[in-house]
Amino acid sequence: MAKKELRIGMIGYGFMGRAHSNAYAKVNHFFDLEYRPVLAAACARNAEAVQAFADNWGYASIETDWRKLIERSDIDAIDICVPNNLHREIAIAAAKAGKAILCEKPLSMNTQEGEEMCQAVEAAGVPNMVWYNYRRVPAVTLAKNIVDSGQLGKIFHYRANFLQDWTISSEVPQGGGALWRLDAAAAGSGVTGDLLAHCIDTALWLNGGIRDVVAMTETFVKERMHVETGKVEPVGIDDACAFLCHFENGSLGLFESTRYARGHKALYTFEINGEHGSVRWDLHDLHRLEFFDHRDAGATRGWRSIHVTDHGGEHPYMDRWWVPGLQIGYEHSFVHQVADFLAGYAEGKAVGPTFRDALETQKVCDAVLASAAGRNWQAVG
Ligand code: NAI
Ligand code: SOE
Repeated sequence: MAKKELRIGMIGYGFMGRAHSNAYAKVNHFFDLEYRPVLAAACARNAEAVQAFADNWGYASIETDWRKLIERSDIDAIDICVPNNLHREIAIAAAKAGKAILCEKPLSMNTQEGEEMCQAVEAAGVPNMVWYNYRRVPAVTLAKNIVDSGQLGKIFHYRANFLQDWTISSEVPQGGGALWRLDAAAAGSGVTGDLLAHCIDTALWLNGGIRDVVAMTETFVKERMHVETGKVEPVGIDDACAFLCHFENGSLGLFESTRYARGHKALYTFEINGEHGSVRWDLHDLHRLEFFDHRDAGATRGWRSIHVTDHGGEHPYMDRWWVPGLQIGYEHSFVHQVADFLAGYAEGKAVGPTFRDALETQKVCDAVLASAAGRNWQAVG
């Protein structure tokens, strides 16, 4: 049977523009879905560059103004893959135009913006989702299944890190190109919104709500050349952030993120410790989930390293890929997210994380930044 079309208007052709385009291209080859994404148009300001992107990925047309893209009646869904300061305006305009919206993380620059975005999509009744893709790494989804089954028992601790090392040199400028992440006006915050937001999204999903936080941040390089102004300007983002928190379920959280951990490129790890067992995961070894069960027989009790590649429905998503034992990687998390979105779209069901779900992460980020600024505990929300 011919598939129904979901005509995608992609805004941005950088890292995420490529990751999502790859997911749209692959998803129907591996998942049985009623809908298929059609690469209808790609949009960015530079016509030559966006045309090259469109030619490479097979987009049928281009636009250089996102407003024109949103006005088009031959686009069903807008995919927002641009710096954080543009998410709000594009999402609200897309909602008013009745488009489905797939928005990159973090949802917004702050909670206020995020609330406006939630109100816009809810008033318009349009499907919406935020690309917190790590939820859909099979080993992370397996962790969710284990936690939800109650096998870990009462949870005591949740610990997460996201460590990188690419901004240590004071010669790295801020603003422009992919360096918008170092410019507070474009990014909103530093590692808190860029990296800890992922850790927080996963934590809220696996371990429930966060009640309050106490945080510290540091900006190690105080001034950097700004690519757009050509002047040395103060740096407004947090280079490193650590926070403690209480979860609603009574467990304690410990989170750390930095771009100054020499040797670490994208070391996202989390560990959950419960009464009966623990799980831990590491993005550098993303197809493995480590699991400890205290109820195992004493002689063989110990940490198991589960290679999450088996079929039969127990290892999430894996029956769609290769034979058991053969692993998949980072880009597949986006394929899984598109597959889930399309399945929900067909049934008219919301697929998490929705804008409203992602707003909870935004609230935690805001509380973390307020706590660091005020050197005190902050309630979330
Ligand atoms: P990037 O810098 O690689 O690409 C940004 C794109 O936005 C470029 O194509 C640029 O031309 C375009 N752009 C900027 N201003 C525009 C405008 N006014 N109109 C149209 N296009 C415009 O950035 P990247 O890494 O792709 O990040 C984009 C978003 O994705 C950010 O919100 C970021 O936080 C998020 N992200 C999420 C990741 C994940 O793991 N889910 C990974 C990397 C980024
Ligand atoms: C930053 O280097 C970055 O690309 C983030 O923007 C992403 O969200 C994260 O998944 C990987 O690191």
